[in-house]
Amino acid sequence: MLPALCIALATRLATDGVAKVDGVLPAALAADVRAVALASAVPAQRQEVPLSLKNDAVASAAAAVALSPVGAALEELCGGDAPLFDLCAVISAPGAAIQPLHSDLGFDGAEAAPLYTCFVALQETPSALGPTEFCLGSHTDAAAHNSLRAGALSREAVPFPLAVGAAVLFDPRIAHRGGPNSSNRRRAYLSMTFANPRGSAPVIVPAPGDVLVSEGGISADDGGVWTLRELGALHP
Ligand SMILES: O=C(O)CCC(=O)C(=O)O
Repeated sequence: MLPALCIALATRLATDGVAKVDGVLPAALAADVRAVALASAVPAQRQEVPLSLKNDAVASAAAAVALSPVGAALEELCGGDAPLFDLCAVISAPGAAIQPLHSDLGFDGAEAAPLYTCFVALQETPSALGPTEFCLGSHTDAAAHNSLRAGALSREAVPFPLAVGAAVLFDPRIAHRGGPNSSNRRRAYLSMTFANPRGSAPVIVPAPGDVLVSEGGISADDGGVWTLRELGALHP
């Protein structure tokens, strides 16, 4: 990736708290990971299914993300030693209601995000499947965070429809919500969260309507720690 494009992506992320990246996963690999995720899903409106790097499709997808512009932007922001913090699929079922607006982390005044999350669409995700909606710029806005905690944030939440294999990379301090799934298809995202060694400790806040937080790749893979750089080398 050209350094200028990588810097543009990192800059967008710093300003808006979210950036869309096309073409992160090939469609066939996205379909394979979707099948793995759906095989472990339970009947629920919205859920997180832990994924393991021991699965070949999941490992290939993790490598592809690490080698994509998402990985390049993460390397710019966090360095190649950024460890994988959570690895799961986020699934919404047909008829899933809109999620309450929430942020996954609080804002303690620090500029650098403690974590970064990437959602990769495992099928085409137009409006009907309820793509995630984001309140741009709310990640480092203390007033927005106060309103959010009081359940009174009145900001436009912008949906990010995604082509299959496209991704949103976001700062988990941003106010966001899963959109309503009015289709007859399950919507599955590959979710990868990285810790930022250059950021402060994450401020975990209980989120109204939050889905079950998965144990993620770390416990699913016997306590192994994988860095961004190591993931990129998983599958040449
Ligand atoms: O389902 C989505 O699009 C978002 C899920 C989410 O934000 C969460 O579970 O914290």
